[in-house]
Amino acid sequence: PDHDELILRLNKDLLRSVEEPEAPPNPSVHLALRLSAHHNLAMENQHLTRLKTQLHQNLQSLAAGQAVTGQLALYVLALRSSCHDLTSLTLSDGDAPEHLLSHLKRQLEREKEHIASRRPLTTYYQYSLGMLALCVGGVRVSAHVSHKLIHAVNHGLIKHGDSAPIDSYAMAALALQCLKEAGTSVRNEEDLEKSLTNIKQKLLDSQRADGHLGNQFSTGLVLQVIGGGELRCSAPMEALRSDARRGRYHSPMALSQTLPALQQRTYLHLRGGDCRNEDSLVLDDEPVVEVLADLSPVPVQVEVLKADGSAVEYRFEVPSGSTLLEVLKLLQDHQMGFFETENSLWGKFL
Ligand code: B12
Repeated sequence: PDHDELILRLNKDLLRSVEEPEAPPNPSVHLALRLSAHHNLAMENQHLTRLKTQLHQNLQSLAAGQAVTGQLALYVLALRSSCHDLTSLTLSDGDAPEHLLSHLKRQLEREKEHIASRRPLTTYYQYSLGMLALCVGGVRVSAHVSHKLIHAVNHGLIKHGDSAPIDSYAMAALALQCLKEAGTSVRNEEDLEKSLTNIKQKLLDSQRADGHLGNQFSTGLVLQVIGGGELRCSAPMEALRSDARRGRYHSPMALSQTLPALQQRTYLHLRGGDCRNEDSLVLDDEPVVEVLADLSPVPVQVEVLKADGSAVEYRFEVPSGSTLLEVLKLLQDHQMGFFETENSLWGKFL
């Protein structure tokens, strides 16, 4: 009964996340805001402007030939979701300026060549995102490129560490479904059908007793693929609502991958390119809640096993409520450099 109310609250939470002064603009968040039924057009436009500025600043690393297929694809999807003219954006790496979509297309060719020597430059998740972005952007994906993904699906070559690659399968299915709907020619129609059937079965088999498909972070993406008539009352949808009520999607990235499914929307809707939106979402002032921090110290004991097999033990105290990253940083400051982090849309990556 509280479905619509819950969606409105989550939509506002996502919108609030773009107001965070230190948070860089996030194309996945933009995409989710645009796919939603409720809009605050002024805030969405501001975010779009910030995204374009950031894209401009990132151009150098993009042009420097780094493999950033996934990020580039998310930008394309985000711009498309705002009906931005994609042909108006160009990249220049010293030669003649190149359209964003042509650059992405070339990037996918490089990924494809790398697959010939075992795997993509980045991952099959990013490869699929790239194909999806070209497809919704109205650019034909070459049959050689799609064949590599279809082959990887049909031969079980997609992996995510030791866990099941459910998110990657979902992204692959969205890309392949887009090609199918767009009537893009592929090397073998039967293999395309087979890969879609294979993935859908794997995604259905990933359902857990608690209703999640894979885990709480992949369920939203999977629902974009296997959605159907009775979706709103399905067990996976109820699992998402229950996670959302418990505040499990406090990360904007997690929320951005969940909100579209809760509204029965998919990235494939971007192919339609409808940008007539009602301006209806108003953020109320958040009540100021004063949290009294509990700074009581917590004892921590860390054992570091070195490559040569020797072990060093450290004992120190951290304030209550510290995150693992804060603990590791503290150790790093005082003792040594034994870990590094990398920024990503999900936050700092160890
Ligand atoms: C590919 C991938 C990986 C790759 C990343 C390296 C690579 N070669 O690309 C590998 C296999 C190493 C990986 C590892 C892990 N991953 Co992972 N990963 C993904 C996946 C499928 C795609 C990410 C991506 O490419 N996005 C597209 C690009 C454009 O966005 P991006 O932000 O620039 O991508 C980077 C980050 O996503 C980062 N990353 C990947 N995993 C994680 C996890 C966390 C917690 C963080 C902060 C960052 C991060 O790596 C990407 C490449 O640089 C997502 C699925 C999803 N739904 O998003 C899961 C996902 C992000 N991973 C997840 C998890 C849980 C992990 C692990 C903790 C698993 C584990 N128990 O070991 C580890 C993290 C280990 C660490 N060092 O901190 C969860 C995060 C949920 C959460 N908030 O807790 C997701 C959502 C999968 C899921 N459904 O559970 N992952």
